[in-house]
Amino acid sequence: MTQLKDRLKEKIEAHRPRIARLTKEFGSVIIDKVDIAQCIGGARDIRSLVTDISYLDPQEGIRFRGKTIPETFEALPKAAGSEYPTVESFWYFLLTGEVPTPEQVADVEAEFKTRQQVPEYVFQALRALPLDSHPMVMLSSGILAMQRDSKFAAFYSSGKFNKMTAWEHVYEDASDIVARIPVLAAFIYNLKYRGDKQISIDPKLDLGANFAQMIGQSEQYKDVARMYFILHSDHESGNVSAHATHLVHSALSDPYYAYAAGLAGLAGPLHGLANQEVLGWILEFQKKLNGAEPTTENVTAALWDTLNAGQVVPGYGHAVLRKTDPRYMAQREFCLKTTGLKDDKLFKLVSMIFETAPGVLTEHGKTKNPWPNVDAQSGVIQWYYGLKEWDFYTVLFGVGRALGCMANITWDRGLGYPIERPKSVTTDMLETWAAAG
Ligand code: FCX
Repeated sequence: MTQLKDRLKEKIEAHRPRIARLTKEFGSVIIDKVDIAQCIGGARDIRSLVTDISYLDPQEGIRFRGKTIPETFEALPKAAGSEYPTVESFWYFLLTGEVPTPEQVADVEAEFKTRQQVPEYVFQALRALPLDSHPMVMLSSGILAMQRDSKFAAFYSSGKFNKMTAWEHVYEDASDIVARIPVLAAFIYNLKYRGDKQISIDPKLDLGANFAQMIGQSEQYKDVARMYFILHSDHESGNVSAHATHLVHSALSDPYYAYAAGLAGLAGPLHGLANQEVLGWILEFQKKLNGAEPTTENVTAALWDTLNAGQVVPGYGHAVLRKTDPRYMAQREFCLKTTGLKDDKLFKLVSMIFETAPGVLTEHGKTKNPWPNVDAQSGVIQWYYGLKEWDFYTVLFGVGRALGCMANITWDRGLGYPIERPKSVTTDMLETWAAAG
């Protein structure tokens, strides 16, 4: 066993009695109620999931294992010569809740090296798809294709399945997926946009840095990749990608099936695809300007055009957050401290939208949260570094989101959570309850 898996075993075993006690002794304690609006309205805000990987406060934003984004970046060991932590150190932190020592990080890095090779048949399968397939189709297909390697599925069908040790096999698949997904994403990028000119893995580099070099990016982009993957990793359990992954795995479908489902959810325009939509919106707006400078007036008019056409302003609003997303702010701060980027035209336009859109959305009066979410800012950084193929942006989100989804289902199995099965009702029933008040 690796140091990480060893530590995780101790953590999971220490946690199990807490869940057993809560279920056995306090199982009937009421923690929420459900009204008709919530039943019809996407189960919004109903407390019915449990995770310790991250928690989303409507005002404060996300905390990973109890730490805000700045605290997380501050606490974790950094990549050599960088201000940003490695993805490997963050993975250790998400799984265990503990800040790893540099030695523990080195152990994870070594572990990932042994796992990161994507089988050749996956590449063949992706080459067989039409080249104009969306890169999210390619990513999800690539993950699903690797299902034949699932150690959890093999364990399940071995006849020796055991609930107490099942998580160890989920951990194996989860770690394989996290180590391989950037390599898979880089392959897709090179296949789709660089004429299938592939670049080999550099075994000396950490996960983020290796992804940067595999897509032919600059030295500086290594930090962009590390920051981006960490920021997009987890947003508690109720968002579509995390919930879909959890739901599918709750049927004991292995992590490959589960994350392929999560990625399919991430590809929705109200969720991860919004970052692609943001870039699309901005470029369309610039086209309409026809060379004129953006001003508060023409940005305001364009926002109203979108709203009056019955469309959503991509990158704004959130189901839980009620203030500017700290993931947006972390990326904005990266832009402000990066020479070149802070004076970039597109960044200035995104900043102008940031100053304008909340007022317009408030006046429009529908959205409960007029502030920007993570997706409003992420595309501009990619664009600046020359990654202009914006239909690829959700793939980057999917690489990061793998960290949270895989950490969550490893713990789901460790704690033996059951198959998820909420109850549905009929409209007749709702009307009967409505009449009874
Ligand atoms: N522009 C226009 N209208 C908006 C809006 C926006 N950005 N955000 C919400 N609204 C509208 C909703 O469409 C809804 O209208 P309706 O009553 O006619 O159906 C009303 O405001 C109330 O919605 P609200 O309760 O505030 O938000 P929801 O929880 O229903 O939806 C999302 C949350 C994120 C889906 C919504 O704000 C949205 O569509 N935003 C734009 C897409 C986006 O940026 N998604 C990414 C979110 C996230 F960060 C991620 O998952 O990546």
